[in-house]
Amino acid sequence: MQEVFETLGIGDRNPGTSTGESFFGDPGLAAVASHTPTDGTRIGEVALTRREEYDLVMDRALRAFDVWRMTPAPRRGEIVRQIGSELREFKAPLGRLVSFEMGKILQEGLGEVQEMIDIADFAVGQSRMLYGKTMHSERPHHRMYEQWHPLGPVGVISAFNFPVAVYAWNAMIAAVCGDVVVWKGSEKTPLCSLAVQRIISRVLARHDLPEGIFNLVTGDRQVGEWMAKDERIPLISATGSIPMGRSVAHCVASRLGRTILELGGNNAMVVTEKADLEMTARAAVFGAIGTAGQRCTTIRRLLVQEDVFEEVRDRLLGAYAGLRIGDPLDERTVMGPLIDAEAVEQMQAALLRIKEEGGEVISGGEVLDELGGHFVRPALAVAENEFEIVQEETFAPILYLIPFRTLEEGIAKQNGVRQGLSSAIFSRDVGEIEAFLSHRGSDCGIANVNIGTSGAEIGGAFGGEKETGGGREAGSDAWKAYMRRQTNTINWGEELPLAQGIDFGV
Ligand code: UN1
Repeated sequence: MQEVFETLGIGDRNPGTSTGESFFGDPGLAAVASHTPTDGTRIGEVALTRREEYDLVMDRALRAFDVWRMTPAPRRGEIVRQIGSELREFKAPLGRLVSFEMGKILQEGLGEVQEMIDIADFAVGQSRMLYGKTMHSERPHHRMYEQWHPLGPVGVISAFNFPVAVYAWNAMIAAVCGDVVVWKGSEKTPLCSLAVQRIISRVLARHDLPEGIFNLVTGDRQVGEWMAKDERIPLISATGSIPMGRSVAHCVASRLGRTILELGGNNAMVVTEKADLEMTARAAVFGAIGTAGQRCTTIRRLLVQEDVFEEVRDRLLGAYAGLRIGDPLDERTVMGPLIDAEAVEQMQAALLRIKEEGGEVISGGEVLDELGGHFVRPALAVAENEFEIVQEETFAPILYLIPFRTLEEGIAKQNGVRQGLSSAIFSRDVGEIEAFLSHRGSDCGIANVNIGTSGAEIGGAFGGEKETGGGREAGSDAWKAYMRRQTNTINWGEELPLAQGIDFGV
């Protein structure tokens, strides 16, 4: 890994605050240490952002905003295009770092960097398509249209499980919209944040642009709170747990700021008796154990129609028996470790609760102490949708197998949780599929057919309903959340007619 660290500009003790080319912060004062979940060893430390540094970042961000918002959008897109090129060049080392620091397997680490590249490409195109509508006025010699203006500094709070991609969804779109970005990455993956910041700032340094367009701060809850309370930040986009989102939402709403929240999921796949069961099993395995069950989009509940329940269960038992768990950097591994000891404990506690509530763990769940680090065997459990533990999101590879009788009941169970991020149906029957996608079907932000709940492409709007938070990031028209809409009415005539036909008499 030494070579990767050198290529990405990461040392043992690192600065944690950046306004672009300037990196500052002294790890000697207070720092967050990063550990690889593979064997728990400390791999470096990053200085925490202190309040005065945070305020300096905000000053520079506001000054940069003044210049950046007046930079033509396609020109902003050109900078983002170059960031995409730079990411292509550093895809291999950055993907390795993601894998090493976060614990997801190398293929997924590389996939994450690819997701950054994809959203950069998308944003470049978007920079020429920040379209507003024109309307026909009800008054003669009047014209109406709407235009989209940049919003200001956008605060991005991202989570450990996607330490680089989710930042890029926000940052690349915000940047072409003319916003500047203040990023607080997860304190569990500070080296990934630093590496990305170095890549981006190298691109900016080639241009005559002010510092403060892309900014990095490092810290825990405290720094997140500064951001949430900061009236200089009109929009906070936060990814993480539901309690975290609730507190950010309260804080930002109390100052009437805006949020995009991408919080917990409790995603289900509905498998009917008309499904291709071979495909179902493959999709379920990737969806449940990908990123060791630590995606917001992970399949947590497999709702299976009674007649095929046993067959699906047996196929999964077979697939789970042969899974290769271990070093995420080893190309043969399909599942790496959980992020830390707490995650392992939470998984163990959840497995106990399944039993207490009357469910049965039919495969896996063991802690693999012999591997060192935070490795576990993924678990399969037969459960009921109504179990309290099933209603919660446990960020670990536990897949609940839950039977249902009719499709209507299957859909009701799919919707019968407080979260609403992603969902899927496996069926070859067009009627069943359309029912799942209808207004009475899935209540989630994402509803897939014959693919799992995870692995969304950046081209779609990403986000969910209910306690997932309701925000949308990435593709489609998610860019609109990063801008402010202005309606303009222009009178080019000689008279002053009033709307609604009002005769004011003066
Ligand atoms: C997340 O888990 O926060 O759809 C994001 C997926 C990935 C993104 C997940 N493209 O699984």
